[in-house]
Parts: sequence; structure tokens; C-alpha cells
Amino acid sequence: MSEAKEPSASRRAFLTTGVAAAALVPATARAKDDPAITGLPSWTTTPGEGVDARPYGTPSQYEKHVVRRNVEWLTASPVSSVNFTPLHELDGIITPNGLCFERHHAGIAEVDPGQYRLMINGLVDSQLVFTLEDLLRFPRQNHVYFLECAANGGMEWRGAQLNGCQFTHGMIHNVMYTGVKLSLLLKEAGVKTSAKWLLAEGADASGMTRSIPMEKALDDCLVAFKMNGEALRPEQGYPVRLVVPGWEGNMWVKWLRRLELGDKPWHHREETSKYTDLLESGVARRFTWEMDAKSVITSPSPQAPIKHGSGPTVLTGLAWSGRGTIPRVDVTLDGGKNWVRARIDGPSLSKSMHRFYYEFKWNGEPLLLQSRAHDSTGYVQPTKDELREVRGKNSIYHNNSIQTWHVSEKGVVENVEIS
Ligand SMILES: Nc1nc2c(c(=O)[nH]1)N[C@H]1C(S)=C(S)[C@@H](COP(=O)(O)O)O[C@H]1N2
Ligand SMILES: [Mo]
Repeated sequence: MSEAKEPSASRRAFLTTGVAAAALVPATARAKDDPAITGLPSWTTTPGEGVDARPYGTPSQYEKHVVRRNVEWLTASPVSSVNFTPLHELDGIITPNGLCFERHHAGIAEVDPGQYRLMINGLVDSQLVFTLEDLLRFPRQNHVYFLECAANGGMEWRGAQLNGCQFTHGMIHNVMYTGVKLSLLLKEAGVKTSAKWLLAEGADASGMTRSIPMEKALDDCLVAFKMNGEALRPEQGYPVRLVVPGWEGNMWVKWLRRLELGDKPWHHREETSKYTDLLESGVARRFTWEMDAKSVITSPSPQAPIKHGSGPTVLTGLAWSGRGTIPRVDVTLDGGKNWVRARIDGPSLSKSMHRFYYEFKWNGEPLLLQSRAHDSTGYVQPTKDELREVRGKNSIYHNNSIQTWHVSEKGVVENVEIS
């Protein structure tokens, strides 16, 4: 891999002249003869709807295309399926609640909060059962974390396949959670010294269960009841879900109803037949919990082509790591021959998405766009070939390789692979 270079001389010149002399971006509209400025549209001449019209707000009618989408051929039934976050339409680092991708194995459980119970049993001094009211009387914490399904990018292992970052990378969301530290609840029950593992169980019809080592359970896990300030959505596990920061999404049990303490892992379905990585040798790697550093350019991308022609162009994307923060993201416009450092903007939080930008002057020629994340442990996101060398081609899960987008002279963007 080549070293990241500082911005080129021409880019520096563009930035200086942009600030000192001419406007950064040439204005396209002119006041004279433009009905959008000389005219009087209905919203200017007539009062709009009152404060009683939208008791729970929804986006503008012109934003109807910004929705979760699914890939029809991917799964047989919508109750055991996945839809994808429209990453190409979003900015900043927070995923709006209504756009968080959904993955459930037996549909959305509609849990009555009055009948909600959380039980702690197994290797504890006293078995406990909490109501939702009980949970609300413990001290709370707020944290922003990404949740990424281990299958994110799973369709791309053997070659470029899905045309859009919504589909190649959209099994992720980044939300501020409010909840109680799991360690606090476990201490209430009194963890026996023989307890080394925790089983988290969901209340939905899938009977979702995962084994979590005690060190993680006592470290930063949360029992969460709020997302981005409001109650969890039913899709995300209302009224309570487990938050397992930095670890694969499957472990973040929704509609959480039971925590059992034991002395060994349970080896249930979701940690044996699923979410394990079949290596070239035929051996399956189990328990790949931490999500390695990854990034993707969200615009330009296949669903967000360049429509304005050559000239000033904003490139933006997301980067994240299950092991810490993202101090650095590199981008290349020429398929990896030259790398420049992107600008990270907004909060840099551990195990949270980071937003990066790279502003450049497009000369109208074809581009091969890539981004490469570095995390706070020093780990660098691998190319697809580098990852395949280690993992072979049988894998589905844990694909954190570098994504390539091809931009044509017309600004049309496609998912491609280069080696
Ligand atoms: N109870 C329960 N929890 C669950 C699941 C489920 O089907 N049932 N799906 C898991 C999987 S595979 C993932 S990737 C995440 C998805 O979380 P989300 O729907 O909030 O995106 O929830 C996990 N927790
Ligand atoms: Mo998942």
C-alpha cells in the first residue's frame, strides 16, 4: 500500500484562490428572469398548516425517496429479513430513528411496556425480575454507538455486486442511546465468581440468544430504552434492547427479556451456524465479536451521482471502528495511485461513526474513488485482495474491505472492483 500524501500543489492553489479571490462555488442562478426568485409561489402567498397538523413530525413531502430499502432476492420472507439505511442521503453522524436499518429473524415484536419484564438468573446470588419502571430508577448514561450487522457487505465478497452504498454498507446505524449500565444490574443480582459468560435472550418469536463474555458485559454494555432521545422504535427492540458497543449487531439483543449467567458459552444457533467465518482451510472461525475499522464514500456513489458537471465537488463518507475512534481517513480519486487525507468533521467518539469530507475540483475525467480508515489502535482498513488473502472466498460475514466506486465522465457512479 502506498503512503498517504499531503494534498497536491494544485489542490492547495484551489483552496487559497477559492478563499482569497473568486467564489468557492460559482453561483448557477441569476436574479433577473428566474421565476424562482421573481415569482410568488403558493407558500409565500398563503399561510400553511397550523401547529395542530403534525403532532408527530415527518419529513418534507419532497423527501419521500429517503427511505429504508430492501434487496428482494436476498431473503425469502420479510419477517426474517433485512432492510438498509439510505446512507447516501444522510449527513453528519446520527442516523434518524425512522431510517435505521432493520434486521429481525421473526418480525417486529410489539411488546406492551406494562407487561415488560427483564429477568436475571443463573450464577447469581439472587434471581431478579425488573419492570420497565424499575429500570427507569437506576442512574442513566448517554452514548453514541454504531451498530453494524456482521453481514454488512456480505454479498460483495466474490465481486462487486450491489449498486449503491445503501445496499453494500447500509446494515449500519449510529444512534445516541440512553440506558443503564449492564454491570450495574448484574451487580444488583450479585455475580458469582464462577460466572464467566452471559446469555442475552430476546422476547420475540425468534428466541434470539447470544453468549457474551463477562469482561464485555461488565465493561461498556448498556440496557437501553431510548434512541436519539425518544423511546426505542419497535423495529429496534422497544421497550429495551442490549447495546454491545463495537461488537457485531447480532449480539445487540432486541426486546431483551432475560440475562442468564453461566460458566461457559452456550453455542446457540446465532453463534455457530450463523455469524461464524468459514476459512479457506475449511475451519470456521467463531466469535468474531469486534467490528474492524471500515469506511465508505457515501457521495458520490451509485445512488448519488455527480449531476453538476466538472468543477467544485464535495466528496463525503463515513468511517467507524469497533475498537475506538477514527483519527484518519485517506481518500483516492485514481484507484489508489495517490492518496490524500480527508477532513474529519463533527464529534470523534469511540465506537461511533465519523463523518469525513474531501472537497476537490473535478476535471470531468473518470475517477476511481476509494476511502481507507485508520483507527486509534493503528489498524488500517485492508483492500479486498488483502482481506481475501487472509479469509479466503467462503466468507459472508465481517467484510471490512475498501470499496471502489467508478465515476464516468457523465458523473454516473458504479460499484466496481480493482486489484
Ligand atoms: N431479539 C432479537 N434481537 C436481535 C435480532 C432479532 O432478530 N431478534 N436481530 C439481530 C441482528 S442479526 C442484528 S444485525 C441487529 C439489528 O438491529 P436493528 O434492527 O436495530 O438494526 O439486531 C440483533 N438483535
Ligand atoms: Mo445481523
